[in-house]
Amino acid sequence: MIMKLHALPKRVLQCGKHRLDLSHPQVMGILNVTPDSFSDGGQYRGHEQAFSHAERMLAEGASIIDVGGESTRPHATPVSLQEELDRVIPLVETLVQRLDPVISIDTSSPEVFSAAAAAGATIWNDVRALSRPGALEMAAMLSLPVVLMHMRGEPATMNDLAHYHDVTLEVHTELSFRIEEAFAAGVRMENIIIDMGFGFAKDTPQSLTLLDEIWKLHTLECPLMLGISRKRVLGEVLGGAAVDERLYAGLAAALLGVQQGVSIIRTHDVRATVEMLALLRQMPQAH
Ligand code: 9MG
Repeated sequence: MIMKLHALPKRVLQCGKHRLDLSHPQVMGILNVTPDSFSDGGQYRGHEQAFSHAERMLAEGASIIDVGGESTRPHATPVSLQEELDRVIPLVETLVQRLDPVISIDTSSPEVFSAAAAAGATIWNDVRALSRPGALEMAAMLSLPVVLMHMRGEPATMNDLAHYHDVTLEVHTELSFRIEEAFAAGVRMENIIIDMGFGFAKDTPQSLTLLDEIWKLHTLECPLMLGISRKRVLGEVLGGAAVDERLYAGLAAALLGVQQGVSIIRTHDVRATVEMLALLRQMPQAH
């Protein structure tokens, strides 16, 4: 397979006072502040440790820090609203005061995002694509960028819903419904980013098909985000590799995404991803 690099259109994402140039792929570094996160296992729970981790990811070239206080793993213990606020808001305040980066918040709760936005966060990353009560209205009111991710059901039930005739077509259709709903509620098109949701209601063969066909989502006319770093699909492809053994496969997947026009890569492995992008940016076809 020889693939030409998909040229990204000239696009700027206005994140409060920050502007992100999406004509080149951007890296979003993951900062989980949950005791049972996808892969950190609560390693960065302490406030100072979380802060230092964010600082390091920014130094390595991340242009967005994605702060999440609720685990979306299938069997994660549900978190109360107060607990999520307690995990996320003090960290956002410290980050804004000391580093002032672009901060996205991985939450489905309009209350959490609204409090985080008041503290200085400027992107809403919602794995439930604004489906919780009040989320659409809150997104329209705040008028900040939102990531609408594809999922079916809830993390606890999503694996039972991974049945597709044509996974890419169905993800495309279901995302188009979420975009239409958001738009109808008053969310501006230039604020919508979409994400195919690797690992959310998709098994490994479905994820690989989707990875091969990301380019088909461009007809939705929104910037694309890809989050596959350290996920189960990579472990399975590698015959059962542990979470910390999935870096190279994750980079290959990110590269496939960028070649097909992904604008934002959500990753634990910022430095490696930034270096991979540095090479791509020097390619003659990228100009
Ligand atoms: C919070 N979270 C976990 N995985 C994710 C993914 O693939 N995309 C987005 N947008 N968020 C994710």
